[in-house]
Amino acid sequence: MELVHSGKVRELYADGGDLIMVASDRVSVYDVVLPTPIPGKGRVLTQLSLWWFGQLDGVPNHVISGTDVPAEWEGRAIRCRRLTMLPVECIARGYLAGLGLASYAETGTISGVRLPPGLGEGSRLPEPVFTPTTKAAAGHDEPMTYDQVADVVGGSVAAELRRATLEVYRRGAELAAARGIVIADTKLEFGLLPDGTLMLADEVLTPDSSRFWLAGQWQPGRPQRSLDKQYLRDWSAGLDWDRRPPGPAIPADVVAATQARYQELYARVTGRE
Ligand code: Q0Z
Repeated sequence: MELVHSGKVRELYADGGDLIMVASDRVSVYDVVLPTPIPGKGRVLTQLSLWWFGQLDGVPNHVISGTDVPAEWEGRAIRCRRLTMLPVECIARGYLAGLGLASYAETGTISGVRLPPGLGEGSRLPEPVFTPTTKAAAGHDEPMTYDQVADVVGGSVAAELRRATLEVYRRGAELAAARGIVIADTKLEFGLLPDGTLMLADEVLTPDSSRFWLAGQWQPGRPQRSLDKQYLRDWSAGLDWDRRPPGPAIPADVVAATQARYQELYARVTGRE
């Protein structure tokens, strides 16, 4: 199979006219891929993504099959329709963290949307906001205003993107909240079928594309504990590592604890083992 894209933690292959998206067990901390895999991570994230696609039935998606994939990737690959991808990272934020927090601190706005004063790290927003960014091939994604999105993809596709992004976020956050999990924000990718139908693509509502916090530990005004990677971050904070590549090897007990957290996240969200 032809390798089309290799990401930090995933690969994308072409199979005839379809694509096969393969999630690896690689993990990144502070944007650095560590040399030690987390066994089962690719499987958990793939199954979580497939579960979400099934829940989000109001938004058409690119999934063809979660099982019709080469045996060596079974469980951690998705066969999907090849789309014309839109050059926008579609982010919805319900809470303030990361680049959204940085933008708010500097300008009081995110992607051109003015927010009320007095918000801080981890604050809940009055309502979810669409905060798209560019998809930079290299370097950092830059915030885009809604009008810039409309200039790039056209007004009607821009309106569809904002509506679909906020719908996915609201539905996902609502389902997760019922299970004690806060989804602070999420990054979605969309593409078009040849007839112009908008489709949700890539992965959806996984901890690699979203911030997941335990509702019981949420406390605005300080950095929040991430459900999946906090253990790795806390462990790496105790090392003499400057957060630049190469990252440190992960000891077996830390691998096991991180593995358990991915599994717990999956079980909590989906109600499955
Ligand atoms: C997804 C990505 C990955 C590296 C392109 N259905 C689709 N049609 C066309 N293109 C894509 C998709 Cl999902 C597409 N990416 C992101 C995924 C590894 C990069 F698994 N790039």
